[in-house]
Amino acid sequence: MNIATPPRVTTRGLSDAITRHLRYSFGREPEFAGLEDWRMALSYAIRDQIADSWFKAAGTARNQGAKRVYYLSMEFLIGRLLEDGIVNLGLVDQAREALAALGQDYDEVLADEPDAALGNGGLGRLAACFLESLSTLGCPAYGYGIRYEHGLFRQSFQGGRQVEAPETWLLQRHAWEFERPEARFRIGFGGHVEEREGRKLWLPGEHVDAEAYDTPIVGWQGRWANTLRLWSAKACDPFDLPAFNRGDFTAAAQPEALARTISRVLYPDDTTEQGRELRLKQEFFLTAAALRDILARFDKEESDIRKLPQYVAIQLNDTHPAVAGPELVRILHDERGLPLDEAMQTARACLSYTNHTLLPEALESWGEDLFGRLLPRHLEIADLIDNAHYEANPNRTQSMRADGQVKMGQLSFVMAHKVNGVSALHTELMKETVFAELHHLHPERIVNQTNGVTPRRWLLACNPRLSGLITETIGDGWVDDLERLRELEPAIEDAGWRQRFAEAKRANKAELAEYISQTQGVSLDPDAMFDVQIKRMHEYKRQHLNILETIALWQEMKDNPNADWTPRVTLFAGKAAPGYAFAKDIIRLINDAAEVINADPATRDKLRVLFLPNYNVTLAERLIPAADLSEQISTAGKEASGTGNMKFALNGAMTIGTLDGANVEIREHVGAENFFLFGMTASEVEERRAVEDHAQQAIAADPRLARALQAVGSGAFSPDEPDRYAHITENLSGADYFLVASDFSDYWRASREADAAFADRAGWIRRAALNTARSGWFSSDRTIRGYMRDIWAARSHLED
Ligand code: 26V
Repeated sequence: MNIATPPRVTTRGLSDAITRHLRYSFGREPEFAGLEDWRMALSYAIRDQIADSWFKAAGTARNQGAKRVYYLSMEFLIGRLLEDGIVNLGLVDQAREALAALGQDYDEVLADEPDAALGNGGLGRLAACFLESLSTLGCPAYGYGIRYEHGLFRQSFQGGRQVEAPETWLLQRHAWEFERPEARFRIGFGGHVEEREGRKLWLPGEHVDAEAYDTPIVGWQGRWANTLRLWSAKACDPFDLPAFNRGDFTAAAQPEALARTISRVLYPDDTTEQGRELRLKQEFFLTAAALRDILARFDKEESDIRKLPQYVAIQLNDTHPAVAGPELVRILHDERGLPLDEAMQTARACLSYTNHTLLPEALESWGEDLFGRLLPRHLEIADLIDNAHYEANPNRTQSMRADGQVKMGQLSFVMAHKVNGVSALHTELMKETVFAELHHLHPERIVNQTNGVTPRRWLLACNPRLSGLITETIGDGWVDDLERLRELEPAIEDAGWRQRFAEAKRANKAELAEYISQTQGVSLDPDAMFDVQIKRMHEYKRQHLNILETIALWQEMKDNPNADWTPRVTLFAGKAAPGYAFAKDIIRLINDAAEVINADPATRDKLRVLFLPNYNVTLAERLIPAADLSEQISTAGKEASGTGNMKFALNGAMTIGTLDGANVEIREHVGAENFFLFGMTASEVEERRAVEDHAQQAIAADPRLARALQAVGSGAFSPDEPDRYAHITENLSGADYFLVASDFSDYWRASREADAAFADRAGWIRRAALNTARSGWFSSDRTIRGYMRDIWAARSHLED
């Protein structure tokens, strides 16, 4: 059976389905329906269309006894799903017309959907792009995660300071999930280990149930749909009846409340020590539930547990689900009776691990006291794994079990048959630094899979003006074969075509300006250069380098008001971890500086600065199509890959960036002449850090930097509290670990180069368009093909 594109529903069919759902799923007559009712009815109508591909895909995988890919991730940053479904099913025109016929506005209805933010940043968004590509490629796969009641916090500003409020996506009606009460597993914690009939038996001291909620993820043209299965924690006995009967109603509700804390909230924070026990519980909860589910599916298809690796590929998205190693060995050995050696080998053949960061503070390790108290048998097994590894590699000097810790990166490496980095540079640095010894012992294990992004969401859907022009020029084959964007290159030589490309960008900018004017009350000139830095707030990402350069530019503009300045709008967005004080201070500094700069009559038509609150996937979808300049300015060696950088290039922005993460590969693809490179390389960074007074030297050599720092440090942007930012300037003129001062001069140079390039309109458009034409390699379809080939040994079932 060839799985062809399913027939498309007509406009009439869709409007009938919408009214039917309105009436019979939601009990509303159309004349009384509100926006949310329309959004839910449209979502159900679209969901019906997806469901058929979903059933068919699951059936094909079952009938074929297909190898399934299981992507275990603590985070899935999926954003809105309605437009994604409509676009992938090719129903944009039908949906727009059907709603219009019913008197509703398509864009308004779509905008009513909450943005599901079950993730922090890059790692979670990558997981979401991967699920979509897995479906587009027809690779049978499940994403496993946690159904957090509260996703990433909502960010607002008070007096320029970040204020966090809980996010409540589940309070609005959610159209996409199916509760699966039958898929429910009991997960244990604590307790002790006994030996019975020569076998170790873990007897947990407490339990909680994991209940599944499934969301279908449909691929391009609706040919295949996979499942995102999120686990929700429920009490095994939801209600303490004896307590209730005693009249103790609080105690009666206690079991449910306690159990639910496990899936209550997404960890926003990788910097505080609090709540580490709950975090470990969450990690085991996800992992244990996923493994039970995977084995239940396997048991239906095969009886010989040694064949598990033929049916199962488990990807660990960072070390967060690394306890999958010991848990799978425990199941195979303790429960299913495989000899220990064979249990370890079988587990390893199923497991692989992706590393997403080399920052020491983000490398997980657990104190053995906590780990052993929560997971006593897993601690024993971690030791067995470590000993077996040592016996096989007696020259080994480092252990995953040193200093009273369980080091999750090392454990993941040892328990995985493949370990991958997320860009070429990052993978090489993994080999040279954190995993140097393990790489030496297992040179075939580390492989690179440079990240990618799904072109359906990040070009076709979010940028209809540009994607329409592309399709008109080269047809729509690019949507699932993104390297075909190269076919645009001849058109780029045509001035008429370039004009249309420029008009699309101009219209996107005008639309963003209108949105910002409505939401922030700030008016922006769409003809200025839109210079955008959007990502989590972190010192290594160096938002403070950007604001310092912006301050220096403002100062210079005031010195030379009549010079030929390129008008610039510098936009920021991003959240800081609630416990990361320095990152929050950078937000406040940007907001304070913006207030002063934007109020300056001498520069207000040349320079505007704005920090947009509550960055999320939906805001990214607005900002990226409207960007001229993409800021990718991390300290070289620190950003594992970046994926925003790819989205900007694809949407025709030029990058100003360091040789870090995937920037290196982006520059290779788009051409060095179409990328504003600056700054030290990763190895120069290491050398520079060894220079005593590196920051002082850099400041002494660059009067612009000195003056900008002076203004910040003396309260030019915080007159009511002049020393508010003294600690920032002290940091930047002292230890300056992230080398802001040392890269400043070259960043200034590259920024002025960008200004000059922007002033040459024809030249800029050409270079921006070449960025689009040459970014096709950064499709997550290419990345997923790489994983399927090099890591999972999985195949597409689209043609079966
Ligand atoms: C660690 C922790 C520790 C416990 C609390 C919650 C939490 C959340 C996140 C993290 C580490 C996140 C690592 C991460 O997101 N890395 C990013 O991965 C992207 C996808 O590969 C990559 O593009 C970015 O460069 C990299 O920073």
